[in-house]
Amino acid sequence: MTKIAGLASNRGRNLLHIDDRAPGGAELAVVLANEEGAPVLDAASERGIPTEVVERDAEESRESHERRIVECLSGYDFDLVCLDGYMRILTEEFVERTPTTLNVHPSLLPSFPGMDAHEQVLDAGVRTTGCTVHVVTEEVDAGPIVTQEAVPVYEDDDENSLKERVLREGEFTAYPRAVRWFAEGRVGVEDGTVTVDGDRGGDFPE
Ligand code: 3YE
Repeated sequence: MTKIAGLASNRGRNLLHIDDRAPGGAELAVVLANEEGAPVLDAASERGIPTEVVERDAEESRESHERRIVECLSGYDFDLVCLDGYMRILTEEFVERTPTTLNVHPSLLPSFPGMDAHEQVLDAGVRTTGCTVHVVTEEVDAGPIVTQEAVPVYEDDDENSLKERVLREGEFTAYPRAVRWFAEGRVGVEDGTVTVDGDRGGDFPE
């Protein structure tokens, strides 16, 4: 059984979707938010998932805040960390001290990294976007890719309509799939590469 520590800053809709789907039997051991009042906290509590809040104190260093997060998580048993709209850059120390950490980014990386992916997509005029589930490494949005899902861009899209489509048609498919592959023991993370079924590409595994 794969147990997940979910980190979110806001609604955490991917985490709740993963909880609904329980891909590969995976379950959320804890949901941690870095913002008091993040809507994901009540939603997780209603489902019986333990929740934690570790806010960054004014003037507190990134390292100190993270250490408190790692300390808080050490009270839970988990083998995978899933970020979902978690608006913090993690340090190398976090990456080294925790199990494999996944993030979902709302574009087909390496195109359109960073905060305003949908705006960049619309400005570039691309017809297809999507999402990327990748392993978190020290460099933001640059870790090895586990899986991606393509989503069309329509002419009358704005950032909001695109964001919703990428979430529902992209992230809600790709993130549970990545978690299931982990739960099934099919993902290898080594030397900055990811393998699925021992393969770095080629045929798309189900
Ligand atoms: N950290 C590392 N590698 C990754 N975090 C995320 C992905 C990812 C990662 O691949 N090492 C926005 C964060 C960007 C930002 O600049 N946040 C500020 C603080 C903003 C605030 O709290 O008001 C900061 O200094 O962290 C998740 C996505 C990160 C998005």
